[in-house]
Amino acid sequence: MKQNIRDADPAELLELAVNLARRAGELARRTRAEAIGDVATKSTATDVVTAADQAAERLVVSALAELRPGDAVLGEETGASEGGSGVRWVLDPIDGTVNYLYGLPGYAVSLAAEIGGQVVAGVVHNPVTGEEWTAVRGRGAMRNWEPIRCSEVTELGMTLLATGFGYAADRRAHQARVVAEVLPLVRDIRRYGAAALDLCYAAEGRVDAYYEKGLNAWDHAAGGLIAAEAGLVVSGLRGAPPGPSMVIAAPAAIFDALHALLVELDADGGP
Ligand code: LIP
Repeated sequence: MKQNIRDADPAELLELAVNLARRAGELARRTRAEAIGDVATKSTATDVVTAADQAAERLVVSALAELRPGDAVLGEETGASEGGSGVRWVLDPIDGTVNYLYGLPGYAVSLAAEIGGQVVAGVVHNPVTGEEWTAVRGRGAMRNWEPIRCSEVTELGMTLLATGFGYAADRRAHQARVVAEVLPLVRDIRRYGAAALDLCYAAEGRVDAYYEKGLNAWDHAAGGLIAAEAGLVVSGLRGAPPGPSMVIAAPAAIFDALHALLVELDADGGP
């Protein structure tokens, strides 16, 4: 049966997303020893993709083709496929691939569902820790089905700030200059290596805020909804939506101060 937007219930889309993220995450976790022996590179020698990234994406994409054949999909490893239903799925099969490669627990499957171009449901699932963050637009954010809320920090100088860096050396040099200026002005910096997890940590106040330049839609689609539904302001710079030039997720009380600092430092500039 051909799906269309009328068939798209965000809560049902979330239920499917959770099921698929758990299956993909378990595949990645279970096959790691073999998968890290089959690694390719992408934009740079340090930007890796393992056999598990590809297998986890194949699992999700093939299941969606079977269960929701009219939907579009954007996956980190296989790119975009068209659909006619008005629903699009946005998938990072393993966000934090370098952590996965090194045996660090900070990686997750990130899967979001859009209706008419707006993210309405998202899940970030860490198969190592079992932590699973979810959100449906307008209905709040949860971790393992318990409601979560963001930090109530009111001063930039008391803000524990997560960020990340790209793979290309010239971009990293620019990002290093920015973070060197930010560091003395905040409580401290954390760099976990997975944007989806950074956004979920900010959603529940494990860090107060997060920013990063250079993310793809699959890195932040699910985590961005979870962060927003937990009370954070999620945006780009100068009124732009979150996107490749910048993603900021911050409590309203410090958003303007952090935004102004990042604009002053040209954080969305450079290569
Ligand atoms: C990662 C992002 C992270 C960023 C890393 C990398 P990947 O995505 O989640 O925030 O700092 O450089 O881009 O490559 O693990 O899917």
